[in-house]
Amino acid sequence: NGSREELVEKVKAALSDKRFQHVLRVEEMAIKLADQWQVDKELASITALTHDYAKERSDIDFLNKISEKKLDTDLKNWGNNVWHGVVGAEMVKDELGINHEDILNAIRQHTTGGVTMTKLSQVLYMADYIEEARDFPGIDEVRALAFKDLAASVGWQTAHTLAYLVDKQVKIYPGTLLTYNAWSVK
Ligand code: DGI
Ligand code: FE
Ligand code: FE
Ligand code: FE
Repeated sequence: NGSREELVEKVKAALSDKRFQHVLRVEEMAIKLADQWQVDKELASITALTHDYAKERSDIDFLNKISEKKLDTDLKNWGNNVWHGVVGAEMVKDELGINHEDILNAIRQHTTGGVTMTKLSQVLYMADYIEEARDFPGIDEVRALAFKDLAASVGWQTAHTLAYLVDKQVKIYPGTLLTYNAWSVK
């Protein structure tokens, strides 16, 4: 598929080899999850290939984009972890010409999740977390869960990421807390 190859080249040029290899593994896992959950596999592929497109951009690039696109000014108080998804989606749109809102929203939500997430968004969120090279306590359990109960696996990831961030004593993005309340607790 010619459009995939063009996209791959652009993403490859924007990333270190290590991160590019991660992106290819996320694509592989996203297609498997898409197959399981009746999500369009081509959409899953494009979404996965572009999800970390902006990850290696400078803080200045993100701050400029927040101003240019008139995004919530509170975003300026955060950092790369939050920006590369939420603001990175604007770079995917402006630089790669991807205008599909479901794709852009999935990219926006891929780090912090969201209160409402489409199947595509859940697939990307989980594929990023469970791609083949990921290894952490509970990985086997959450990999199986993602194929058995997608929403439950979203809740699992959010709860574990939140606990990890609290343990590290880093700031929690309010959106991450909203995702936790929506998906991880009854
Ligand atoms: O880009 P990746 O490394 O593939 O993965 P990611 O985009 O899912 O996550 C990037 C990092 O963001 C990860 O180390 C966890 C962190 N993160 C997620 N939610 C929050 C957060 N960091 C802060 N400070 N606050 C959050 O709410
Ligand atoms: Fe990411
Ligand atoms: Fe993630
Ligand atoms: Fe990623």
